[in-house]
Amino acid sequence: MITTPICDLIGIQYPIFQGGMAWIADARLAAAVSNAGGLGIISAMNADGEWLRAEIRKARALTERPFGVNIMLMSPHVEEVARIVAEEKVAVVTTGAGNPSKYIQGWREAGIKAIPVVASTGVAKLVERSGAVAVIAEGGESGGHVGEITTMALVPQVCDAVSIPVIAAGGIGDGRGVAAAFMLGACGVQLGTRFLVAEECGVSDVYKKKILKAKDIDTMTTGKRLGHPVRTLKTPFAREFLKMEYNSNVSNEEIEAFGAGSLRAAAVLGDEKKGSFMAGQIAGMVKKEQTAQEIIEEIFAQAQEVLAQAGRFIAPGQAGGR
Ligand code: TUI
Repeated sequence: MITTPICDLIGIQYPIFQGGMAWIADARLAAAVSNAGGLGIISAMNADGEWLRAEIRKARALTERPFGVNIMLMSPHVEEVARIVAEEKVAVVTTGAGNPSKYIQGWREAGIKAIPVVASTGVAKLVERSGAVAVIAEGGESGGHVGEITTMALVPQVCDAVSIPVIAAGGIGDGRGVAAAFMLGACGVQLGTRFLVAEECGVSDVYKKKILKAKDIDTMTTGKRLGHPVRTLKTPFAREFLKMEYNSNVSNEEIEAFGAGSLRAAAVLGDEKKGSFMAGQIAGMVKKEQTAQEIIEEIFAQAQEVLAQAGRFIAPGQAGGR
């Protein structure tokens, strides 16, 4: 059995969070992950507060265990959803794509544990000072909106920069990744791409098939010119987006308009032409659809095996050696 301080902090069995994937992570997926012993997370994405309230209540009907809500800080409804999570007193709020410091005190007063996603030590220190109980250090291997630094370089630096628990995200797809994250100083992991193909994940079949078919080099980042790089599967749409970014005759507004609605088109409609199929670099490791419970149990059985072997290169007679 693997247990870490994050399990006690949140009241979960396995130290694993399901990423709050926009248009994908709904009450059904979140409840399945929480029922399997991890922390399921509902994405508030760009939706309004009343949609989120209904989704929180759906999840409550499906699980008695703790779950979280992810707030994307670029959402036009951010103020409203920040208030509604407090009214609904969800167990955990994770945030993405910005600095959530101004909301954290209010969440604390509602008994909510704020766990922001950070992509730098600077923001990690800021949110710790503002009252975050832990941080998710997300490397650029992950899907969706990404920072510059890789998980391998980011996680140990964030661990050195803060005294609160660190959860690693980005590039983790199996038990080896979990073990590696622990070696870097993290006490938990967050996975998105692997849960995209969970049986309880209602994303379009086209999306699932694309993930299952993907190879190691099948993701790319678009949106750098607009200031919000996004990792997505290489598709004709993504290549066209990148071409527009490199064309100085095309305005930022035209690029924004080209990309508008593209994640919904992929996740909900399975539209191959207009969809942005966001995915992390571990997509090439995802080979089968499984239940959330099978995913979590398989990952932690493997992590335990790998961690049990962690001392194998230490010379005999040394501390921890065999
Ligand atoms: O937020 C994510 N991943 C996302 S959000 C999203 S929706 C979207 N769609 C189109 C364009 C942009 C977003 C899809 N995927 N992950 C968490 C994350 N947060 N990654 C990186 C960051 C981050 C970046 C900068 C966190 C803090 C930060 O602080 C900078 C600041 O504002 O001070």
